[in-house]
Amino acid sequence: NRTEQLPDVFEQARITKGVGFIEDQDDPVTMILGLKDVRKCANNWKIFQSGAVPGRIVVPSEVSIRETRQIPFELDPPEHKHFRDLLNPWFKRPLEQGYINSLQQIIEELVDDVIHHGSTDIVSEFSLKLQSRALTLLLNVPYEESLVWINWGTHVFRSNESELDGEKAAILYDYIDNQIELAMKTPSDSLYSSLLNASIDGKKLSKEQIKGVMILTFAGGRDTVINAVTNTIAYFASQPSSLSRLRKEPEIIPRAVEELIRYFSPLTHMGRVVTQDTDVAQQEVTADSRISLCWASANRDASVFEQPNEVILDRKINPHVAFGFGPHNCLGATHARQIIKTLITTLTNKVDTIEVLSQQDNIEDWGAFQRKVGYEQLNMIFSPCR
Ligand code: HEM
Ligand code: EMZ
Repeated sequence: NRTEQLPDVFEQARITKGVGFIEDQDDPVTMILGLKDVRKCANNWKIFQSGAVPGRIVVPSEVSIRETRQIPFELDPPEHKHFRDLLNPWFKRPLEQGYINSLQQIIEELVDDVIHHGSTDIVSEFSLKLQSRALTLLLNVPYEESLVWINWGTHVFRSNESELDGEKAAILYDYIDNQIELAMKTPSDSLYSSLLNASIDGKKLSKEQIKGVMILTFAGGRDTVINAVTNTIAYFASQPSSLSRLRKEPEIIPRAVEELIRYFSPLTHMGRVVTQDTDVAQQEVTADSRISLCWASANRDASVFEQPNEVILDRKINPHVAFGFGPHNCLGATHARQIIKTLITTLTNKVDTIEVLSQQDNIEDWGAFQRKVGYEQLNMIFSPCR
């Protein structure tokens, strides 16, 4: 099956047990695999908490490289809601026409570059640059800042040397400390300044809280966006008829965006810490152990999605959880959706065919499960529309 680019490696465990078990730095994880169970646990923040020791709900755990609490990600209601209410309007700015126009310019320029350059590594020369340049819009900072971020590579905490690279993390932390100081001296219309001006219940945010928001904004939307962009392009290379169909039927592009994000599920899973002994998916889990909500598995649940392993571009019923579910659903989803939508529109307008010259897959190793999430490298040629 040619559309099966990202196989569902959780199917058997989901059907037979509903859960999976993985080891992670002596802190094992029970993965919740079915869509209904994932939703139930995501809503049950009292028993499955996010506000544990900073870094512990991430898999692989970041406890060893991180002390700052990421906000609002590592808070639970009701505190979580105060920050969400504060941040929501800022993260809806990608719906503004000026933002869309700037994003379109960024993406058109990158597509033109690939067309003119010929053989190009899409990961390092397209997706990474696109993620970084687009983030200048979300933070509302000068375009030139993206030059710094591009040098950080695909993941801000992971490197070729190490799955959890403390030295690399320190570069991000120092950068953010410095940017907060600069914004205190010279206020602007950036997210930093907006956070410095904000208060919750009449109280200004601390520098540490602002840092927690900013770390999350850099970390949460990086490899996820890069993989979503690269996978979208790889999909059109393998399915040229899909690109032609979207060229003829642009009205289905919003549905195609949802379907591709469901199918790719760029964030495989996210953890929670169990606060009391309980049952989940007929499985006992004990207090202070970890579970994970496996969005990638839930999105292939055949009891919810017809033909779950097929990309159906105009899929009508699509209650996917690729952006999470419940109180912590993705704050960056508006930005991410706008990126994929604009990317598809630009490709349909400018690119006729896409040829793959070479590729190196990016496979996440979860022990029992080896999941392809994208590409380390993907050399391609874009042939222009005439
Ligand atoms: C939360 C996926 C892009 C910022 C989440 C969650 C998922 C997710 C599954 C839920 C985590 C949980 O429940 O523990 C994705 C995917 C993306 C993407 C698939 C790209 C296709 C972004 C971007 C940003 C971002 C671009 C911002 C720059 C956040 C934040 C949260 C979050 C701040 C935490 C929200 C909260 O705790 O209330 N994301 N994300 N994400 N994401 Fe994203
Ligand atoms: C954390 C996480 C956020 C974590 C919503 O997801 O993304 C991961 O890529 C980071 O490593 O620190 O920000």
